[in-house]
Amino acid sequence: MNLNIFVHWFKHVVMDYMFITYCFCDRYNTGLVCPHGWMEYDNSCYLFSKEEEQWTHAAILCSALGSKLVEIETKDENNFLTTFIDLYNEIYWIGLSDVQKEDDWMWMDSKETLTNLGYSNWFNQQPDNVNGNENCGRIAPNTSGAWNDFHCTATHRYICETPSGPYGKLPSG
Ligand SMILES: [Ca+2]
Ligand SMILES: [Ca+2]
Repeated sequence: MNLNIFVHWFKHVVMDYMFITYCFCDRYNTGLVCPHGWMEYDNSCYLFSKEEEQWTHAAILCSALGSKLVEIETKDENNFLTTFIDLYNEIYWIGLSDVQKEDDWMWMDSKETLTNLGYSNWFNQQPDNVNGNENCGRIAPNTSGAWNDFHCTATHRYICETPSGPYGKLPSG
């Protein structure tokens, strides 16, 4: 093998190796951690709905996908979601409600109260329970991801959340 042929062969070996490594990493990052169409962040997968539903229907639909209406435990998680809420420029339901007991706000799937968690991000003057009839939480775009209580029968887009894993088991979003 003369030198030119060797260099040519060696380049191919390196390029094949890089291609295989790239494909593997890409697949690992996007294919296996979250199902197609779901976004991965800090051990959770998120689905931003395209359709609008009442809060209760949104919770049922997330549940049917093996997930829950999103529960926001940290400022970092809220910031991550806010980026997309602002980008899509739509209002989204979140899994927060005080329907069980007035002004006792909790994440309804886990039953974790805001008081216990110690994190909340209400908009100024919220929750204000207008007409005594605002028991569900939502986030509007361009409000720094601030939460508002609103009447649960309004129809909005919604965000589902499920733990991420090495193998996606959910149907495509
Ligand atoms: Ca969460
Ligand atoms: Ca309100």
